Amino acid sequence: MKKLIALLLVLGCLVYAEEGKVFNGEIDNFEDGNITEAPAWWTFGDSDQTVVETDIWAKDPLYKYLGKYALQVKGSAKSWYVGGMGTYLGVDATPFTHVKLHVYGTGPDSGKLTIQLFDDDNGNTILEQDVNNNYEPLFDDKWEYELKVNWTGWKVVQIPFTAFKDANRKDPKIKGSKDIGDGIWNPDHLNGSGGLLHFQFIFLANTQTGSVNMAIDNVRLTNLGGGKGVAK
Ligand SMILES: [Ca+2]
Ligand SMILES: [Ca+2]
Ligand SMILES: [Ca+2]
Ligand SMILES: [Ca+2]
Repeated sequence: MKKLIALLLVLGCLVYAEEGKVFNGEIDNFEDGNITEAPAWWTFGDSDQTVVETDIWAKDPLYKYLGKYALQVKGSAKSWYVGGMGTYLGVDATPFTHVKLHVYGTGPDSGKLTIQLFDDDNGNTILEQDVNNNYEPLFDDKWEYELKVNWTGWKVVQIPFTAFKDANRKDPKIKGSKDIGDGIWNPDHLNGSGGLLHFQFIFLANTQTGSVNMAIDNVRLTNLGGGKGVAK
């Protein structure tokens, strides 16, 4: 009996350890040299995402923060849109206040980087998407921030969650438009919620037939103080 209790205690601790695995905010630094695992990114559209060795930027003041690899993104637009990439997180993001990343720009026509965050609002850890409507969420919030990349060289970008806009809220000007999700930034694990489900980048050109030419590294969530970020 004692052995059984001991075994159950050990198993209980193992389960607890797995469930209690704390998300430290890191999403990807590309140091494994790929975008297909840890985390696995899906890609869409015509953008070309390539993990490259960072020594091509050896003269950049921020080179020392890049590690061995970063992600280069290039492509030509069809009606502004070039492509994108996303990954599943399913993490409790409440301890964090900002999205932080390094972004390399190639001048005024580097393109635009839209960051999308999706939080689970129907408590089932998955993002149900409408396959007949551009994979838009059916029940969960979509938060969006558009970054215009118009500089040359590497730069640290920190975007507060408060700067993200609810991208699937009812727009009275659009017929049939309705609120999707609860309109609250609540990326926690309460009531069966998967928290922050998807993290996604969309790459856009500055002009209708322009192009995107940038690079990304050290993508993470961070806490820069000032309380927990609450987007509106
Ligand atoms: Ca790196
Ligand atoms: Ca859901
Ligand atoms: Ca919404
Ligand atoms: Ca929500």
